[in-house]
Amino acid sequence: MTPRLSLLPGLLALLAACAAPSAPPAAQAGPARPAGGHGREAFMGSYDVNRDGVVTRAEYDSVRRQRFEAADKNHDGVLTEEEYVAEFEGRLKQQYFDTGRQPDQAYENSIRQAHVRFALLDRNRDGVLSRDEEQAIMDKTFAEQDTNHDGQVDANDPLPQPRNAGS
Ligand SMILES: [Ca+2]
Ligand SMILES: [Ca+2]
Ligand SMILES: [Ca+2]
Repeated sequence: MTPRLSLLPGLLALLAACAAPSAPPAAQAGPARPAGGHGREAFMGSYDVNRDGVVTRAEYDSVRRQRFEAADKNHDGVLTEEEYVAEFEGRLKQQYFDTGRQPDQAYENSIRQAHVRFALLDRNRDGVLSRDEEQAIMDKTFAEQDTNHDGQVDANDPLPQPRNAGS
C-alpha cells in the first residue's frame, strides 16, 4: 500500500458523507399566478415581450392593443362583458394548462373577479369597454408600475403599494 492509495477509503467516505443528506423532495407545486394580476412579477411576465427586464411604454401598448383586438371577437371596436371575460379566461386556461393544473376554486374566483373588474372598468356604465376606457386603464396601470416616472418599468422602479382588490 502506498500512502497515496491509503487515502482513498477516507476520500470515498468523505464523498459519501457529502452526498448523504438527501435533498428534500422539491415541492414546487405553488399556486399559479392569476392571469392579469397586478403585481410587478405579473406585470413583467405579461408585458416584457423581449425579456430584457424592461417594459417600455411601446411594449406595454403593443401587448394591450393585441389583447384588446383579440378579445374584440365581432370587431366592433368595443368589448362586451362576455368578450372581456372570454379573453381573460383564455389566458387563465392557458396558464392552468401550462402548469398542469386542473380548474379549481381559485379558477372560479378569478373568473368571478373578471366580471367584477369589467363593471369597474366600464366607467360610463354603457355595458361595453370602449377604447377610451381601455386607454384610461392602460395609462393608470402603467403609471402605477412606473414609480420613478421615467417612462419605463424595470428594476429601478420601487415596488408600487399593493392596491386594494375588488371594490
Ligand atoms: Ca366587440
Ligand atoms: Ca363603457
Ligand atoms: Ca420607471
